[in-house]
Amino acid sequence: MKVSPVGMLVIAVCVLAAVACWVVGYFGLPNEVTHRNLAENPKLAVSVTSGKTSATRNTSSAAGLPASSTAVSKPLAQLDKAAKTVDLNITTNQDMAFNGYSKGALKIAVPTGWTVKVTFSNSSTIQHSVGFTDWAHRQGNSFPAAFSHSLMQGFQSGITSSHAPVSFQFTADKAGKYAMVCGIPGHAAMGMWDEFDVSDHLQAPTVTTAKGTQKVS
Ligand SMILES: [Cu+2]
Repeated sequence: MKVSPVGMLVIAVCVLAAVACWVVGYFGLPNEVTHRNLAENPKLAVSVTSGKTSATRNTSSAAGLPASSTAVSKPLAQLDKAAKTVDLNITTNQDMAFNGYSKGALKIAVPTGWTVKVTFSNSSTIQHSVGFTDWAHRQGNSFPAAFSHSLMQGFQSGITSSHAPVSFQFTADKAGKYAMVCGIPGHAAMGMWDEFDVSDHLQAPTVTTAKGTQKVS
């Protein structure tokens, strides 16, 4: 079959147009094969932003103190991501509880290797203390330190409101399930213990209560 020069030109133009359409469709527009620009999809960005906002709001309410507790301006937990350090502001009063939580109602979890800085204060005349021990010892009478220096100074004698807040720090260098307990005889057995977890799978510390789990920020 013989094709005239005009026919050849028409065929060539059609082929070029088809190739151009395919190139634009494949490389120029978002699709499942190339995944181009999908992450920059405006709708996606909006949903990420709104999620962040609500997470921040929830964190401040969950990381704060319950309304019934003594008013304290500092949040329960604060973060220094660069230094991999979390500040825990642990408070007690006349109740057998930390920050209003007892018997494991509060769970603090930190990534393995993070430094935990604890500031402990007591607003009552009843002696209390705080330390981090093995999970199995949470309701006992002897509390081995779970980490080096994880029991506050005066762990067995405690402090009252007449004593200045006590600060100490330790490195949560071994993953596992631990307990935050009061070292005054009988207090842990009466429920003055909460959960402290160290995890290889966490990116940031979390605080869990009945309200849910919140990342510390
Ligand atoms: Cu106590």
